[in-house]
This record gives sequence, C-alpha cells and structure tokens, in this order.
Amino acid sequence: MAIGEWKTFLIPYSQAVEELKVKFKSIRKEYRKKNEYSPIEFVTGRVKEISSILEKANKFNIPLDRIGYEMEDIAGIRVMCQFVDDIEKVVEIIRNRKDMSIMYEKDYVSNVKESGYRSYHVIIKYPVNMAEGEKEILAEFQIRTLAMNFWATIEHSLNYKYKQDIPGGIKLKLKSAADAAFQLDQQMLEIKDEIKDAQKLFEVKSSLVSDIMNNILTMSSMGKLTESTRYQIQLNNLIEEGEVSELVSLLRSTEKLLQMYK
Ligand code: 0O2
Ligand code: 0O2
Repeated sequence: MAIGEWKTFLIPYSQAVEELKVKFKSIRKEYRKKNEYSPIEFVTGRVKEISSILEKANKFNIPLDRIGYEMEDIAGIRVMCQFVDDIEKVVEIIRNRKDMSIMYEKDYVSNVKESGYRSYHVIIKYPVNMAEGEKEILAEFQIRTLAMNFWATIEHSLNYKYKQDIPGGIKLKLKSAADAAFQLDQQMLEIKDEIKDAQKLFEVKSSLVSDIMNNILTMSSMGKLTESTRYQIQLNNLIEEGEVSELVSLLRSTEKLLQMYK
C-alpha cells in the first residue's frame, strides 16, 4: 500500500478511537455528575502506527489485504480502573452496549501472561458511519488497573528499547515488579471501602465549598461587601477541618441571604 492508501485505510479506525474515547469518558462523567463512584478512572486510545502494523503482519504472516479482518488492535482503547473488581464492571458495561458487538474476550487478569502482563482484553466489532456509508471495523479494549497499567507501560518501553529481547536479569526484575503490582492491587482491594469513602467525602465537600464560593461571589457582585466578607471568613474557618453538616448550614445561610435580596 502506498502512504496515501494507508491514510485512507486508517480513517475509520481513527474515527472509531475518537468516538469510543468520547463514549467511555462520558460514562465516567455521568457517574461523577450523579456523585457516584466510577469504575472508570480514565480512558486513552490510539491508532496503531503503520510501522507496528507492518511488523505485526509480518510476525503473524497476515497478508496485507487481510489486515482489516485479522488484526484486532489497529484501533485500541485503554480503560484504567482504580480497583481490580472495577474491571468486571467495565466489561459488563461493554457487554450491554447496543452500539458494538463483542467478538471475544481474553482474560489475562486471571490468566497472567508468561511476561507477567495482566489486563482484560475485549475485541469488538464497531460500525463507523463514513461519508460513503457504514464500515464495520475491529477494535480492542484493554481494561486494567492503574498498577497493571504502570507495569505494562514500563515493560512495553523496555521491549521497545531491547527490540523484544530483554536481558535475563531485567526480565527477572520485571517479573518481581509484576508480583509487586499484583500485591498492590490486592492490598488496595482490601482497603477499598475506606478509600472510596474518603474520595466521596472529598467530592461532597468540594462541591459544597464551590457552591458557597459562588454565593459569596454573587453577594459581593451585588455590593453586599460586609456580608460577603463575613461569609468568606466563616468559609475559611471551615475549609480545613469543617464537617459536612457545618458546610451545609453555611450554604443554607448564604442561600437565605441571597433570597432576601432577590
Ligand atoms: P483530563 O480529564 O483533562 O485529564 P484527546 O485530547 O481527548 O483526543 P487524550 O485522551 O487526551 O486525547 O489523549 P491520550 O493520550 O489518549 O490520553 C491522555 C488522557 O489520559 C489525559 O486525559 C490524561 O489526563 C489521562 N491520564 C493519563 N495518565 C493518567 C493517570 O495516571 N491518571 C489519570 N486520572 N489520568 C491520566 P484528558 O483526556 O486530557 O482528560
Ligand atoms: P502495541 O500497539 O505495541 O501495544 P501476542 O500473540 O501475545 O503477540 P496478540 O495475539 O495480538 O499478541 O494479542 P494479545 O496477546 O491480546 O496482545 C495484544 C496487545 O496486548 C499487545 O499489543 C499489547 O498492547 C498488549 N500485551 C500483550 N502482552 C503484553 C505484554 O507481555 N506486555 C505488554 N506490555 N503488553 C502486552 P501489541 O501487538 O504489543 O501492540
């Protein structure tokens, strides 16, 4: 294929990556708006480099005219989770979607790869609406925890540096780092409820503080400087150690005052 043909070939793949990123980032936003815990921490995506496509086609003896059918990860979406048990929730979200269909799943979380690699892969068929009609492409989801992602990113760059031939000593260290990442995930799972509670409390408090700040700003823009200064001082006193109930009653009090001046 000439470079121009490659560019045309890759158009639906980059469109799919952009769409899938938006769709899965929106799921996170939806949870956050509802003040609920999100099993999705963040989402990234990429279209495979032409050089990597050629390398992989060569390695697996895929004829160039079969790449679209046999190479599953030209479009790749990575979903990062905080906790191991979030992975299953994300997989379930994918299974229930009507805008894509699952070809198959590879569970490298339970079945750790020889290298130490862990992630859950889901290969999907995804329809892209192009200028000239619909084109169905394959895409790969990699769903993993932050610890799995940290390990895989480092191992991937070492593989790149050593051209797939990592020296034995480094391989051993990577193996033990993979064990450490696994342990970290296990330990985080054990204190998950505490972590979630702390994160939730933080979010509730910051949303209250931001509502109070808005009200104080409204007051000062109305010229009520004495009141806005008084509330600002009260808010400052609560920011570090204030309880949720104290913030709520401060918010109510600012609301009442604004109501009076309306
Ligand atoms: P935010 O919420 O502003 O961070 P795009 O520009 O959207 O087309 P994108 O997704 O930015 O492409 O590029 P890429 O490289 O695929 O993904 C990078 C995103 O992953 C960025 O989010 C980073 O902030 C996020 N990211 C990377 N590492 C981490 C991490 O360790 N923790 C968290 N929470 N996020 C991380 P955005 O899209 O810029 O959004
Ligand atoms: P990229 O774009 O460089 O990430 P295989 O038979 O194992 O060679 P296969 O059959 O294509 O590969 O599928 P598999 O095993 O599900 O792997 C697909 C992708 O998973 C890889 O893409 C990697 O992104 C990731 N992966 C699999 N094994 C490992 C591993 O040991 N370490 C790291 N860091 N990532 C891994 P590519 O082809 O490497 O492309």
